[in-house]
Amino acid sequence: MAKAVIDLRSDTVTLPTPEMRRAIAEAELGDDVYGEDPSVLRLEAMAAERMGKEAALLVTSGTQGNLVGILSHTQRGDEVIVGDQSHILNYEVAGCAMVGGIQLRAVPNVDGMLNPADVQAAIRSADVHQPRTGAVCIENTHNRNGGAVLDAAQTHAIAAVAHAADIPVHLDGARIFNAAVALGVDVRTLTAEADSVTFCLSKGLAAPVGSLLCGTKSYIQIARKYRKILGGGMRQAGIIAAAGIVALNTMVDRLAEDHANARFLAEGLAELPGINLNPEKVCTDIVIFDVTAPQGATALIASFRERGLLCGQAGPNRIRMVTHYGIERADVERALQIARDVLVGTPVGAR
Ligand code: TLP
Repeated sequence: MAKAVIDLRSDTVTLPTPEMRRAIAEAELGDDVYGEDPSVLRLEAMAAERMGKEAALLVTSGTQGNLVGILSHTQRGDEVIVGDQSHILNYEVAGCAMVGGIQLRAVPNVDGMLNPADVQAAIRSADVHQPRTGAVCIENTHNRNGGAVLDAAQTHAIAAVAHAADIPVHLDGARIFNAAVALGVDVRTLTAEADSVTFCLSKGLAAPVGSLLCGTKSYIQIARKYRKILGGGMRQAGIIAAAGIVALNTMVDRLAEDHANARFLAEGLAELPGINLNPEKVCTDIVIFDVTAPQGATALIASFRERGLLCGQAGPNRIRMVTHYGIERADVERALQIARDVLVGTPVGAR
């Protein structure tokens, strides 16, 4: 049965599974700042193994993971190359500038991808006037580009340019498992060329809190200090890690269901007047579309909300809907019915 309120604002709204709640209740705990929380140590080992890296660090959020990740590659006054649609540039509150004294340099994102020639051109020289280029950041899947996926070859193309100039690559892999599931590949093929990767437990994987930053042992040692500076040393964090372990063990393969639901949603939405959307481009859990209806995105979102459908605004005339654990096909059908009611009108007697 469809729910009273269908919340498609984000996959961050997911609630923990019953198995996660049990694992939280029974978690073995210790003081993680002393490196003694067995559940955290287990999760970090699992994360490193899954990402094909030497070590991992549990952080509070994707935002903290990206900030700690970048700080650990750079020094104050560095410039970091990012996509102009990247989460780091658009949604992380200028943390790099504020905390790290780092300047972000944006190059265009097209379908989530950076053009290697643009990255090459943005790398600074040794000229005395120029900042040092401290890192290049990529994002997979790409949030503002409708959950677009970068494959291994695309990742390789960017990494090759960065590494040729001795510059590390940080991968914002908040939804890297969505990318791996969409492509049908081992996640390691997408992380192999990144020097560091952040991924999130609390989005489609449905754990309540936490992300992991992964990289070499020496890099993670540096990151541990930055995490402490940012207040991310969390003591009995096994409470969080226990749910994360369940997330990694049980929630990755089911992302395919979210992707199928997102595609179904996109196909239905694309048929409606006032929506400009190419469903073929929807390959993970994020659906973003332009609104051409005269009422505009803000009013449309309000009308959806009145009828029990929550979604997010992704730009002046753009709307984002995200499928996730807890959203079934029946909920998507109901969401489409609501969108139809608002955009086409409800036939008399149909309510
Ligand atoms: N994204 C959130 C919002 O911040 C927009 C969402 O609802 O999608 N990288 C990427 C690619 C992300 O999409 C997000 C979260 C993060 C990093 C930050 O993760 P958190 O929310 O854990 O700090």
